[in-house]
Amino acid sequence: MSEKAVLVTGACGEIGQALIQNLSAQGGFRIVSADLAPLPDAIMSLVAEHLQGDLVNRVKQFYDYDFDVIYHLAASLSSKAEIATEEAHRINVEGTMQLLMMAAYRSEKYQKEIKFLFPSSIAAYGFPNIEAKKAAGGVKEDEYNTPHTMYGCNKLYCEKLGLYYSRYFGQRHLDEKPPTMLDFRAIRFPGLISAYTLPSGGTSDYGPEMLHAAAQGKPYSCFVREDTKISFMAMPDAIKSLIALTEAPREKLSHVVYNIAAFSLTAGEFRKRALHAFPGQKITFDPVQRRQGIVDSWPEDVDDTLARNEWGWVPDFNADRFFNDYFIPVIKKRYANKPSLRTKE
Ligand code: AKB
Repeated sequence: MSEKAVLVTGACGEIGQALIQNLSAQGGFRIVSADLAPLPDAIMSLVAEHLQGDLVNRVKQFYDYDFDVIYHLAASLSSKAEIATEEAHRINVEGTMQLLMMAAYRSEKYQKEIKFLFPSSIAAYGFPNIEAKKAAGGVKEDEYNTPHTMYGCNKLYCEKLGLYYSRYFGQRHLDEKPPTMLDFRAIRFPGLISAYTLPSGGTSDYGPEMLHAAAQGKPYSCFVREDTKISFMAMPDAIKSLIALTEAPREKLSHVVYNIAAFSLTAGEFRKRALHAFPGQKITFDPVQRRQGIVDSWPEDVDDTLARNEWGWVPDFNADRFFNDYFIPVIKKRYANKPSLRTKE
């Protein structure tokens, strides 16, 4: 069987690197990557071709490629986007729109199905106040779609753009088949945590930053309050979800946007678990108002019933399994040779 042509934008980011490793291990893919940065050593040999540079200016190059699947991961994350709003809008919205236009054009011209996977975020939600956040519990996809951040607005709008280019672009009678065969699918990710890479520019970053700091024996000052609660997920589960949604039969999917959940913890609970694994570390709380406001507007948890029912989503890692079976054993091995690391053993 011939290889599937896959484009991964934002390839050097956390999801990008983990996804490329997974696709390469599966085999059967010709991976083309794109990013502002050169490829890190960890994935360089796994990629057939890397296009380095600003995606918005580069998309025209992709009109000559015959992609089967596009994972559009490139984005400016929430904290960074709040500081450089125009630039974030350009990267997050303009970049996505250019890529969707290219995929819709090629799909219509060659009558070819192109799957377009888009990582959206819990940032697409926004609560008016803490009371509403606490009262809401696990939110459904169509609740509280009132993001407070540029990043959240960008993600929510790009979900709509994906729906537009896959269903309505070119306009037909409502009962007719859409002219393109673009198949857009989005997942609203919680905060993601990898034992191999660290995020940058996000606001859920306090979770992974705290754990990586503790594992390296470095003090950490957490930029949100101890009682701050949002949902998190192990990176392997995030990759598993992307692959599962890619492979889900179209007829099983009644929506284009899906929540997925794994575990929900407060920053204080992260500290407790970090100290249990790495005793004696210094973890303090020094909330930064601007970033606190962002996470306070995000849900404590999400309702992922749709994903479970329609494409069989089940996470491998709840909080206990995340710490005991994934993060702690992997990170201990990784930092084992660092003199500053102090662990229980
Ligand atoms: C961020 O913090 O901006 C991201 C996200 C939750 O989408 N990690």
